[in-house]
Amino acid sequence: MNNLIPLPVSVKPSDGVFTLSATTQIRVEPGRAEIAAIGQYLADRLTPATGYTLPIVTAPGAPAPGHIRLTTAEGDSTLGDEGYELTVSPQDVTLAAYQPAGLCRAVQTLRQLLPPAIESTTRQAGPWTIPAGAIRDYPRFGWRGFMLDVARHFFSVQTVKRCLDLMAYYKMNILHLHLTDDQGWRIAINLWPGLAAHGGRTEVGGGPGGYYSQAEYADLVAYAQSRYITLVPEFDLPGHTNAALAAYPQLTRDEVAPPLYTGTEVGFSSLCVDKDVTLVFMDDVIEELAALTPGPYIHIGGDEAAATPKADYIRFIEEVQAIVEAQGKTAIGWEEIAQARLLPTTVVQLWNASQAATLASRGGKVILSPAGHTYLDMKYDADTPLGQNWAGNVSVRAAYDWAPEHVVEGLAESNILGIEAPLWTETIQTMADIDFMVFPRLLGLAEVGWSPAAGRGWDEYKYRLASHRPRLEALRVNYYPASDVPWP
Ligand code: NGO
Repeated sequence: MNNLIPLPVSVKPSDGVFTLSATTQIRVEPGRAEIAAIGQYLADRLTPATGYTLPIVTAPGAPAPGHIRLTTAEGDSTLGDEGYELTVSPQDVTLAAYQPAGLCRAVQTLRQLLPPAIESTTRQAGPWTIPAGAIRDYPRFGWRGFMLDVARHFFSVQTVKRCLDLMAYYKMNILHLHLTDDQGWRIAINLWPGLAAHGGRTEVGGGPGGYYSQAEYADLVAYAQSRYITLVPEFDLPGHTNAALAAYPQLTRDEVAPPLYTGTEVGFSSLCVDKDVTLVFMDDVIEELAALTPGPYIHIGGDEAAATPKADYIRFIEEVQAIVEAQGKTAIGWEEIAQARLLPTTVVQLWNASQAATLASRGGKVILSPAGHTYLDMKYDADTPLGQNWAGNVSVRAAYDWAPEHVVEGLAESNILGIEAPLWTETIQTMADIDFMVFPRLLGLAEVGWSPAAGRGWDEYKYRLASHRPRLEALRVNYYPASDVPWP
């Protein structure tokens, strides 16, 4: 019970073990299809390594001994939507949560209590023991995010689903997709088909690029939902828009289409924000994105708009947040948007702390992505073959050993929505590259977002992280074997 990541709020070990067997049943309350689906998700995770097909049993009546039970009827509401209690005795296992999301988090804890070989895709010997004890657990922050930049390099639906699976294992709950940038537009917009058809045709380095159809995107949303992860789409504007301008030159000032862009410099493109057509464009795109988004947020970018005059930039951000609001969604933008008059509900995502004083005094919600701790595109050290280093190196320790409450002086903890780790992909081309930069840093960031500040520390964490090595290997993750971790 000592090797869980993120560290739970409370763990009380007791004597004995529960042993999973071919006759173990997964019991769920009758008439709750959503809970049965979580039970099936658990069963599906356990089948490859054990060879057992554990039945989901919904019949009422006294459960047979040797069961795993999922219940919301007995959940403790004071633990919140993602909180849960997990009780393991030699006879049975109970996962209790107030909401289904909490059961999904409890399932991840249960997986981590089994031997690492449980994550293998091929049948292993077992025995499949779970140590007895009681865990009570809930997250510190409601936003524990990972961002994938699919604009600089494009990544398939399969790759994104794999990211979702691995995020879920560490209880992260937000996937922010950076869908548009100078180098590519990655989502089909029906009213402006050239955005994806032309603007999605390439990527950094001149590769083939690509984009998601709306059906593919909807499939990703549903897949994320089944793991209780919210997808947050980002449409970056008014800068970072070369791909859109190449497709629709009427959105530029001089109406001349720029060529598609495959470099990595930033800050040269801008929508022409004082044209009527630009607002029509914004309305159309945000309406289609909102229709694809059951979650409450639309990210409007707003970073590094060096080619937009400042007064235009401010007016434009104010107009766009109103468009998002009119679609019933909450706008999020990178920290530069704090220069505008924001709605109280608009969320600001810090990355470079350029607006720290405004964030502290404004009173609205903030997502913390300080580059020196959370940017997964930064090199681990000078020898890392991938990545950048404009924010310095981000070692495994640097990604773990920081305190969200100390990032912005004067920012109330109640205004910290949570933390997010972005993977920008200027230098990232394959799934193996993603793994290498994300793991093992994501585990530490997941813990920074979930676990209480008191009680966690690098000197203990580094051993717990090291114990996850066989899990990452069974999950076939191409993690970076950092030298600051005492690997077994
Ligand atoms: C910056 C920039 C991105 C880069 C990234 C690289 C933000 C918010 N804007 O972060 O365009 O890809 O750095 O680290």
